[in-house]
Amino acid sequence: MIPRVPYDPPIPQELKIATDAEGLEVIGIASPAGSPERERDYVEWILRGFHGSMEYLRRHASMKYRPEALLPGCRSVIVVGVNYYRRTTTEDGPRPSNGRVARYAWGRDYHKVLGSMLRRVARSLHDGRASENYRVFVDSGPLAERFFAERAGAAFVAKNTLAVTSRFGSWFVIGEILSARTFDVEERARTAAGAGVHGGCPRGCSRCIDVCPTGALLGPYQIDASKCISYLTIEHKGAIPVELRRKMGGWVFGCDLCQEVCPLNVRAEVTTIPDFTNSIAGERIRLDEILALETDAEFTQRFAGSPVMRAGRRGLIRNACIAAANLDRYDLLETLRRLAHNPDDLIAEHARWAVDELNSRS
Ligand code: B12
Ligand code: SF4
Repeated sequence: MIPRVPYDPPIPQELKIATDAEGLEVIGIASPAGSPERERDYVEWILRGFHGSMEYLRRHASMKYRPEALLPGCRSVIVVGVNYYRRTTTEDGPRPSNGRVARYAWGRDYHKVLGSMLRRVARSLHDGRASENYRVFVDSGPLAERFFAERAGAAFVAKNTLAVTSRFGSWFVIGEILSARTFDVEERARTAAGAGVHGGCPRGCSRCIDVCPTGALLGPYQIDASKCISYLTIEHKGAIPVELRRKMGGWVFGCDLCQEVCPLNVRAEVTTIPDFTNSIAGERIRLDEILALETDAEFTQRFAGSPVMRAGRRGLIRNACIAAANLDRYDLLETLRRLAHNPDDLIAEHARWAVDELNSRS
């Protein structure tokens, strides 16, 4: 369980000053040494097809656990995290009727928010040195971010596969600076014992595995990403497998179920970062609003700066068709019938499915 006293791994003063200036609270430094064992596990994971249609994960295999491949001469991996947790506020009645959005996507895109913070930190640490001495990544780079966060003593990896800290649970996103500099860090921050100070999953707990409606969590620390609602609603660009559609509930962008049930998240602190507290997509998006998006320009106008942009207009409409059926939105039947004749096959097929679902239940 989360210990009462939050754990902060030892870090050099100059890094503390630079990250404090940005309000960053999850920090650690890891050695850039590779991990042949994890790399083997990762290749096996790809070979089993658990990455679904995320082909970039296959391409990343040779760089995932090798910072050297991303920055020749890399000596330090500075891992940083930022808390995005907000409590649910706008419950729309006892039977929610609009599309749910994962918390990380309620406000501004964290790639932009954390990316800007990290670039400022990196500049201050490398002031006067050549820019090729460091590289900044937030999510989109190949590096196995949770693995290095754990090695840095900044978090531990929980059974739902997410990195957890004592202060923020798993409600934080990760970025890193690969640096050619060495920093004077006590060895204990780099050891498993140091990382373990954050705590661990309670023995016998399997709430995340049990709650996942699509069975994406195959067991502790093992995910079949191709079944995860987050993958289906965000990363996957084609048709959603019919057998999974009913299991997706009202999610239209991402999914937080395995985090919401987690006892490690119970006392997580709420974020104060304005980019996250000011909503763009918000907690729920009206399904009629999504289904009415006729052009990419309208979509961009509504979601500019939000992570929702990644799903694209077609993807979001596809997701909204499924959510409309799952949430018994009979009032949207007419709209869905119209969309069933949309020239875009992806939209038309999902709208037809939703119409059939609603009709078969009425
Ligand atoms: C691809 C991806 C996804 C995929 C796959 C998710 C996954 N768990 O891997 C999908 C689209 C499903 C996804 C979903 C989400 N994602 Co994502 N995702 C990534 C990305 C880009 C790569 C992750 C990856 O390589 N996965 C492949 C698998 C094989 O990697 P792995 O879990 O490390 O696998 C190892 C372990 O299983 C390990 N292992 C095996 N046995 C054991 C035993 C023990 C004890 C341990 C410790 C490990 C272990 O061996 C494997 C091989 O090395 C990272 C960013 C990055 N560059 O790292 C973000 C990242 C993991 N995602 C993130 C987030 C926020 C999410 C969501 C919460 C978003 C949402 N709300 O919808 C969900 C969470 C779903 C979940 N339970 O994972 C954050 C997580 C932050 C955190 N606190 O951990 C990251 C780090 C992005 C970021 N920069 O912040 N994501
Ligand atoms: S729900 Fe339980 S098993 Fe899953 S990550 Fe949280 S503490 Fe670990």
